[in-house]
Amino acid sequence: MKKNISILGVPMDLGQMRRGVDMGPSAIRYAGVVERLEALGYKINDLGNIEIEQAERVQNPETNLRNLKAVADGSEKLAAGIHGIIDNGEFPLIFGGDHSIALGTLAGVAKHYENLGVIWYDAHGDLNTADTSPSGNIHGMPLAASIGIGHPALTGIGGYSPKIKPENIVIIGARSLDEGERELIKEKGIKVYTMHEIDRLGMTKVMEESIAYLKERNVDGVHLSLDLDGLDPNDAPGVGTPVIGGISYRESHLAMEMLAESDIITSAEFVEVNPILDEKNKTANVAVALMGSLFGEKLL
Ligand code: HAR
Ligand code: MN
Ligand code: MN
Ligand code: MN
Repeated sequence: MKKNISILGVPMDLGQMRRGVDMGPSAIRYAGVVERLEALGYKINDLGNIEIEQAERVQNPETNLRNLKAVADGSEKLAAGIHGIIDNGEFPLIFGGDHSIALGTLAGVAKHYENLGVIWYDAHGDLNTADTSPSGNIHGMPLAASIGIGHPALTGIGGYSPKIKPENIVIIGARSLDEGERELIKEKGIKVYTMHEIDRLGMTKVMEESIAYLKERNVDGVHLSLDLDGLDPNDAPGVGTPVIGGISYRESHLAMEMLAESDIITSAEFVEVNPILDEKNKTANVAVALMGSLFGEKLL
């Protein structure tokens, strides 16, 4: 892992309808992320937050995609910010904000790799389009857009498409998939470890297989997109779309530790922390503890 980390916050709450997730970056900083990573020997460069517009007063009648322009503009700014971080030779560590920000993260990161891999740690697939979405919420769409499927304003962030190949994606923790998402997973052959496989194989095997799978694909970088709702709501209650029966706190630590050992992660984002829905900043504290493990913290 690179020894210099640049942090960028994205106070984005326009990809869904529950206010408060724009305070995620503050909650994560308050939970002590800088101190935690400095204690591991990293040099931290906190670049502050991207500026995000307010919600659109009038919904564009030509689309059911809520706040399309504001979400797309925020993603362009984020992509530009990430270019600067990677050009400086630093590790991009991004704090959301809702998961729509992954449009910008992937647009920025993927440009710097020939064959980027992605680990999508989430209760959801985020593989919807305007046609398949039950909600019109863009935070349910970034993974589809990143493989080039969806509205051009989303697929075209950063001026190119697609960002990643479907066969370079591993989804971990899925337990709430819409019909269109299931079809896309089958059609594109996307690798998914649902909660069923996690129960059945155990997290050790799931992570061993996931890491081996990405290595077999000869990826030259791996982005970790960690949606806190991938965890069980008992462990991470401060999220806008909780789904019971999720990955535990311990299993998540194990997953992060195995990623640290494998040394394949080259960028990461932690999203959907909503302090208004949280219990005494528990979810932000969990996020920071997981970052500790991802960056090599050990118990002994
Ligand atoms: N699949 C549903 C939709 O598209 C719910 C998506 C919820 N998404 C997130 N990101 N929290 O994973 O609206
Ligand atoms: Mn707001
Ligand atoms: Mn998500
Ligand atoms: Mn989710």
